[in-house]
Amino acid sequence: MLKKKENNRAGLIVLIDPDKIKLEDVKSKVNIYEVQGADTFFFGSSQPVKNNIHAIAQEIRDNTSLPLILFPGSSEQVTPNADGILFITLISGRNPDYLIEHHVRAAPFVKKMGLKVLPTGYILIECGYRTSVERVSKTQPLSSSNIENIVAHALAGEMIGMKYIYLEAGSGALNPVSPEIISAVKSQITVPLIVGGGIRTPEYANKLVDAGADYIVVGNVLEKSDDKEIVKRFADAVK
Ligand code: 1GP
Repeated sequence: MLKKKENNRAGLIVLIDPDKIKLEDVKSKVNIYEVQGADTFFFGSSQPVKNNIHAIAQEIRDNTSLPLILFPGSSEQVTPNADGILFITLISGRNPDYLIEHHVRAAPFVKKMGLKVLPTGYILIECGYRTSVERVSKTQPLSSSNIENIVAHALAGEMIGMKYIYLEAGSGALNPVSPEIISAVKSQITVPLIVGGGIRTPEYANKLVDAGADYIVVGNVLEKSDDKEIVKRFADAVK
């Protein structure tokens, strides 16, 4: 489900936060992202969403041929207007709501909607401040200095049956996940590795791909950058 251009080392995933985009801007933004080399769109927020997620998701789908994958902060963010859904289990935490409760609530709807399901082990890693994922999920991130423990979590996720492992520093993280963590995890797992949170420069993305990331997720930086070709630079970095 997650696209990656043939012969590229990694795929570039653009995260669209439904509360940080206006419906009337969706078409032009999505066009720019696609033309400049994005491979896949993620859609969701770690916060409760105020905008109409159904309308925005539909508008994205109407204007791109790239896959639109829901990356929901909760079961309220599930819409049929997408191709698939990251069925996320927050395996770095110990809050049963994010280990099974939300899944039970969402599963019948996901089935009915016919969304493709991407079972994903989601590992939150400390980034220098308390992220919104921590606040909302009421869980602690894993220490970035205990790499052995991070690897053990990723391995456990794969052994449980998760098809993707997502190393997350949190949206807008001060310190993104390090290349050392990525190479340690990548050397032990066989499923694709997604990395996101606070990735601000194509140079850093390139280092993460060198270390073994299969998919790079960028969100915040695209809103904040003045560079009109920022997505192209990230797309070049993952080649
Ligand atoms: C957050 O991994 C994503 O869940 C992307 O983070 O918005 O910091 O790029 P940024």
